[in-house]
Amino acid sequence: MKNDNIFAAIRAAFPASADAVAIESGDNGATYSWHDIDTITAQFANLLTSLKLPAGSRVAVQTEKSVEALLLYLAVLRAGYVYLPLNNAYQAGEIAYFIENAEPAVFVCTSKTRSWIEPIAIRCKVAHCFTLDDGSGTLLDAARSHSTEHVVAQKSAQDLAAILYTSGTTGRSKGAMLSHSNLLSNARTLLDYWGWSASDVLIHALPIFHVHGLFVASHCALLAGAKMIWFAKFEPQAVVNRLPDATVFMGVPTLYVRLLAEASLTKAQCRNMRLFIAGSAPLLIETFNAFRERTGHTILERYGMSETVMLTSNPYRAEDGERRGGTVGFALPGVGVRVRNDAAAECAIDEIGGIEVTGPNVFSGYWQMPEKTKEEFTSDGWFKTGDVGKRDARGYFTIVGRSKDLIISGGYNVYPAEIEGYINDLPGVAESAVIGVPHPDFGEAVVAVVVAKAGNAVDADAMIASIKANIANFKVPKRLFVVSELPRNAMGKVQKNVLREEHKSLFAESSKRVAQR
Ligand code: MCA
Ligand code: AMP
Repeated sequence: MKNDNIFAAIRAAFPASADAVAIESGDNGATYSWHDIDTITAQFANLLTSLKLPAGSRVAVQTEKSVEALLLYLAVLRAGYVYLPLNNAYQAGEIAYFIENAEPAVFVCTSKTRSWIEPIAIRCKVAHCFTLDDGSGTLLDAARSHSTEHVVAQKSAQDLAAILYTSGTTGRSKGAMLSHSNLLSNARTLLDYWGWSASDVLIHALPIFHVHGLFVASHCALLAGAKMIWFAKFEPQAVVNRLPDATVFMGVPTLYVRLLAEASLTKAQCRNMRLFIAGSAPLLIETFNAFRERTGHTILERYGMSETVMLTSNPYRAEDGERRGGTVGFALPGVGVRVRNDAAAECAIDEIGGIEVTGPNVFSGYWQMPEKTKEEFTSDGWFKTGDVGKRDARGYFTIVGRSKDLIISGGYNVYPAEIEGYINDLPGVAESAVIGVPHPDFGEAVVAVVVAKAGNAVDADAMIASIKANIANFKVPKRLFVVSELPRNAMGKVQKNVLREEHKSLFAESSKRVAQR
């Protein structure tokens, strides 16, 4: 019987030489063969199966990046459960929300975070809590006694493989439900479109709690039977040092800005590379041009979302066209992308409108939020991305903005309403507005503008420190201004465009130094 479990496809793609290196740690040189991937994921999967979890159970994971953490992801698929990755910057309030919403049966954290996560997990009736550190932890201890043989769980195409929390176009975080076929269809498309083969070597330096590092990068390498050089954290010099051993690199724009700041990034160092891919946020044309000049390589920019995995890509093969900086390329094969105006009519060439998408990669909905799901699909079933863009006569798409109130900082999404909520709850605060302004390193930086209650004095630094204690560090405003009132239009709505204009040069003086991180 056909098994649509994406892990079955990944396993079938393992090279015949099982002892060949599949993953090499760029940090300490440790290596993992394809055989190791098979046996360790089998042990993890057998451990999960032994817990007798209900079908469809969620396994929530907030750990540091390690090879074992990737193998845990693969094992959750292998055992037929649903993987729920969480950014390791999230703090107690954020984690409590995800646990309450997703009701995972298992939570895997680190030995450092266990003291505050386990009480939340217990309160929320999570049945099992494990730790996983780099090469140690209770999960590895428990898995060791399990068999290294495991029959991949039978799954149908529409069965849930993962839930990725994202705020969609508005409001609180929603769990985007991705099926085995959403993930596999997209990975197969990318494999072909980007010309992957078993002789590729990928430098993997992205976090593995989002689509980019977890799905796009890992799936392509695994399904190609290609080796990965695995870095727990992105260190530009370490990546440049390993470029001669690699053929493919993927990064958010900030990674390219930081690579360019290394004088050792040269054409010679990139001599064996065949492809540099960028996405998750807009790649500035200055970065695109500077990278081509320095390395001789033209970055391929692509566009996607948590709800859809990848949607468009600049061409890889010259016969399909040139890679055009400032654009996100063509709709991927099998993916429908259209631009519609406010009257819901298809836009003309070069006319700006809302981007809507359809295809086998598009998620089925938000976890237990049927109403929210309905709001974000059109009546004819296309998903409204909340991105604003246009298509040119040759079919290249350009993203020109967002209708959703979203800041993308260093490839991480920050929702102003969430941060405003925290600030407004601080003592002495009447109201606030959170905006994104250009930043030379992160692309956009979070900035807050705050009005104090009458008769209260509020201190910007103290407020930043207080916010920092409660939410993921990348969401914390880099600067906070206290003002007497917020600009409003005739309808009384806060004019964030006025604030963005006022603060647009805040980080400009640091553009040469890439400072103020
Ligand atoms: C770190 N900091 C940040 C960010 N990252 N500030 C704003 N935005 C950020 N993204 C701050 C921390 O708060 C901290 O400040 C200081 O920088 C150092 O933290 P550290 O963790 O050491 O930073 P880093 O290692 O230099 O990280 C920067 C980074 C990282 C490597 C650019 O943010 C990163 O890996 N970004 C990639 C995100 C990604 O993979 N996105 C894909 C999403 P302080 O000291 O004041 O506390 S998937 C997606 O979007 C879609 C589907 C798609 O199309 O791919
Ligand atoms: P996420 O919710 O993390 O999946 O982020 C998805 C959003 O990232 C998209 O809706 C876009 O706004 C943005 N994005 C991803 N890739 C690109 C890109 N190449 N250029 C501009 N924006 C992008």
